[in-house]
Amino acid sequence: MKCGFAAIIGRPSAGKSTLLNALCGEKVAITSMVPQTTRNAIRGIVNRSAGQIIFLDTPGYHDSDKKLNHYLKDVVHRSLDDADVVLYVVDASRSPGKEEQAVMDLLKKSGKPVIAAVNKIDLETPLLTEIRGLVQVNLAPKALIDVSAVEGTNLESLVLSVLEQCPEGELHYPTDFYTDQNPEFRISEIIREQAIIRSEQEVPHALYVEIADMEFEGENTDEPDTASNKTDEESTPAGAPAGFFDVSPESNLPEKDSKDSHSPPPENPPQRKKLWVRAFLVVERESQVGILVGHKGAKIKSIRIGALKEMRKVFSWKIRLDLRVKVNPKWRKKDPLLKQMLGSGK
Ligand SMILES: Nc1nc2c(ncn2[C@@H]2O[C@H](COP(=O)(O)OP(=O)(O)OP(=O)(O)O)[C@@H](O)[C@H]2O)c(=O)[nH]1
Ligand SMILES: [Mg+2]
Repeated sequence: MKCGFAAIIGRPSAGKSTLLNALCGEKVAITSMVPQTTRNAIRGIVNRSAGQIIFLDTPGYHDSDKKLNHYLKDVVHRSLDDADVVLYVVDASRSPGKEEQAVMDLLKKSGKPVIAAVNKIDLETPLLTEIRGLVQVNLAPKALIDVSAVEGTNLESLVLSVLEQCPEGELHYPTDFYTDQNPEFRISEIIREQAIIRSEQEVPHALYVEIADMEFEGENTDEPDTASNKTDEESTPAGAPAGFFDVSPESNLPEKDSKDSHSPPPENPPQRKKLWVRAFLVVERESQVGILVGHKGAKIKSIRIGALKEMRKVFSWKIRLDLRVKVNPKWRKKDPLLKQMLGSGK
């Protein structure tokens, strides 16, 4: 069997995360029109009869002296080091310029085999021929494929081309897994996405999500019923205080049929568990708090409802969410926090 790691690399907003989701057939990574939406290396797993690809979505690669970007670039470098093959995503609707050249230089230097996906061809861009030529000349990719992540065009030939470059080996994950993210991280990302798509200017960049507590009602030891292969410690932090802030009934959504998006449901599903989550949208300045709270709390309420809707698509639990906004001044300049969030930042 073939099994390998494929790092998805490209400029901010090239469509890397949208493509990852389309390849996995599930929403694994959050996406938005705002550049630098992805901050961590997100794993998405694709299985075919010939083998398994573990895709590593990465933050958009670009030059900036800001400390946060330094850490984001390091996430890209580490994913590239871990990769057997690179899935290079180029936005066919944007002029390439220096930023695209910097990505191609990085990939060339890595010496890894490259599969290039020229994305957004549904936009019928006049730049397509120029971009294809540029990628061919700079990287001589193993395959150069025009794709549309939103319309699902040419994705199977992309998967097969990537798989061809993977080494022979044992599968890393069971074949019904499509991601390895723990529930806490996924919930925080879902909340961040809902906040990003409802805010503008500097706010999406100035925000992160802190999960203060997560606890199953009436119990705190059972294995969460996703097959994400994570322990309780990772999903329900040890020592989480019993009881969560009250959430008004109308802010939580009615139950729906049990669904587990990671693995098939058990034959006799137990009564659905209730998961209580207390989370903060953390911003840099007091003025940004008001923006996220909105008039009479309308904005935060809509973020919370949006997040609950998205969570229902992923988890089988009945989820209660208490969401608040707080300030962590200049967090993007704080090494310990960035290190905890994004890794070493070398
Ligand atoms: N028309 C069109 N839009 C696309 C396509 N793929 C992605 N997009 C849009 O491009 C924008 C950015 O998509 P993302 O998937 O978040 O891009 P990304 O490369 O992961 O961005 P960062 O994580 O910020 O680096 C979103 O508005 C997507 O809907 C595509 O094939 N066609
Ligand atoms: Mg992304």
